[in-house]
Amino acid sequence: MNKVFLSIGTNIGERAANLQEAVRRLMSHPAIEVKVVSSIYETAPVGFVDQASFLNIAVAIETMLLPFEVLEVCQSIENELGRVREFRWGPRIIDLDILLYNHENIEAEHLIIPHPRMYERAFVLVPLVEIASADCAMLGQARLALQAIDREKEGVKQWKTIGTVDEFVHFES
Ligand code: A4P
Ligand code: MG
Repeated sequence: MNKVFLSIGTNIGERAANLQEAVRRLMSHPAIEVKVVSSIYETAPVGFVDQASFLNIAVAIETMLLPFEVLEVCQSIENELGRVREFRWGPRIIDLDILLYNHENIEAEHLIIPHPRMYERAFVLVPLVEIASADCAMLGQARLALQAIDREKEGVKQWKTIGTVDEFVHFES
C-alpha cells in the first residue's frame, strides 16, 4: 500500500464546506483510504498576497493508485467542485496538491513529488507536521523545514481542531 500526503486549500465560497466535500470525495474513491485529516488552519495568502485568507489542511491517505492516478483524482475533484483556473497562485475554490508519495522522487512535466514548494510554506508544513505520527520517517524533512521557517508560522492559525476523519466530514460548517 502506498502512503501519500496531500495538501488541500481554499479561499473562495464556503471554505470549510469545500474542504469537507473534497475529503468526502477522496473517501468515496474505491482505491483510496483516508487515514488522517489535520486540524483546519486559517492562513495568510502566500505568492499573490492581495486575496482572501485560505483554509488549509493536510490529509494522509493510503492507496493502490500510482502517483499519476492520484493526480488525476485530485484534478477531477478540483473540476467537480467547480474550480476555475484564472492565474497562478490566484484565488481558488479548492486546490489539491500531492506533497509526498512514499519516499519517491518524481520529476515529470506535470507532476513533481515532493511538491516543489512544500518545504518553504508554513501553510503546508504546520498541518502536515500535526498529522505526522512520531515514527513517520517520511516527514523528518518536513519537521526540520518547519523549524527553519519558524517566523512564517505567524500567518498560520488553528481555525478548528479535528479529531477523526469522520468528525471532519460531519461537522456543521
Ligand atoms: N503539479 C506538479 N506537481 C504537482 C503535485 N505534486 N501536486 C502540476 C499537484 N499538482 C502538481 O497546478 C498547476 C500544475 O501543477 C498542475 O497542472 C499539475 O500538473 P494548479 O493546481 O493547476 O495551479 P496552482 O495551484 O495555481 O499552481 P501551483 O503551482 O500548484 O500553486 P501552489 O504552489 O500550490 O500555490 N496561500 C495560502 N495561504 N494557502 C494556499 O493553499 N496556495 C497557493 C497555490 C498559493 N498561495 C496559498 C495557497
Ligand atoms: Mg495546485
